[in-house]
Amino acid sequence: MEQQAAKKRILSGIQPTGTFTLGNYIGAVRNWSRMQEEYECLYMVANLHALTVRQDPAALRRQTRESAALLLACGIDPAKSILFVQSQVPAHCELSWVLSCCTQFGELSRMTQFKDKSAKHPENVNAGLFTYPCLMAADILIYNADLVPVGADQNQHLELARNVAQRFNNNYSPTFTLPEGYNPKTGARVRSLQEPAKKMSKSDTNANAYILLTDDADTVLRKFKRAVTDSEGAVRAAEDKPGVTNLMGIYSALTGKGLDAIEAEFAGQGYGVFKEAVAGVVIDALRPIQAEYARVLADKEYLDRVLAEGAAAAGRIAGRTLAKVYRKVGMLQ
Ligand code: ATP
Ligand code: LTN
Repeated sequence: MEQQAAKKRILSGIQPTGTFTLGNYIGAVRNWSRMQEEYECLYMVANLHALTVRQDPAALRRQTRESAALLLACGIDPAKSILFVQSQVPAHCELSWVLSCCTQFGELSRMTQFKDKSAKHPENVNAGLFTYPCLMAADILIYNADLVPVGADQNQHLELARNVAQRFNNNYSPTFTLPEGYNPKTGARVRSLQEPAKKMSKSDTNANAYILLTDDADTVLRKFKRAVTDSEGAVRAAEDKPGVTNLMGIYSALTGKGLDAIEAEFAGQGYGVFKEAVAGVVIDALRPIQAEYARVLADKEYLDRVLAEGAAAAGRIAGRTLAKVYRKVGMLQ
């Protein structure tokens, strides 16, 4: 019998900066659980990344556990995937330092997330915010991940990780796998319900801009009813109709219907009917997640055990890569 080819490896991460939004779910997390059958998956709560913006320590600790519980609720199965918290695998930081010495100031200066977040927090443009993509590259390269399922906003960071990996491989010898991005076909960039020019973000100061995975049915309906649209009144996707197009994208991602089919479905109907329909499919999608989330959060021992086992399993792989890298760059054994 022919030997089965080794499964490709996946790594992705999410910051515990708040409860996940519908954007996080459609753009990233939903795909994580779908990929578990076909790939060897590692999923991480990126709590070190969260420090680039000032956090309340107690809230960060709580949100880290809640994020892990939400990932379990969204279908990450610890029997199939390695689920862990970034800070519990210290090798990420060690590799990050080596990679930061292979990354140019100019490259980091071009990152749009750095520019956006510096503008948003002008009082705290810290070095971590600037070198953040080096830590993200370390997260990925330390596992030699083949694929990285993320929303479209992370593609630039991924491209940087590839460039850094390539440079390291050229300067020393082939070491790192060059990772590929993986964006979903619909919903790779879910937009703010209030300012559709921006992405939906869990750290938005306006709660009406996002749907949280924990929002109850009334809240979901109310937020969609308030969503910014336009004055045309036709359910039609177009560049000059970003609000309606965004709602159509959400509806499409959750029902599998194409934009043309959605346009036909709501032809001649106003935005009121359409918004209620979008809210309905979202509420249905969130119901099982919320039930499972409540169950997992109530079982502290289970969550702690999953995270401890995850950190140990991830640490074994990461440790091997780090030892190899240290040897190649000339650190004492
Ligand atoms: P923050 O507001 O703290 O920056 P965030 O909501 O942008 O957080 P991240 O933790 O940075 O979330 O991202 C987790 C994953 O979710 C990433 O893969 C990211 O690409 C994806 N993602 C985030 N926002 C969206 C969105 N609006 N649409 C699609 N995918 C998204
Ligand atoms: N930077 C990502 C979160 C993140 C990540 C990663 C994603 C940290 N490390 C490694 C994929 C792979 C974000 O802010 N969304």
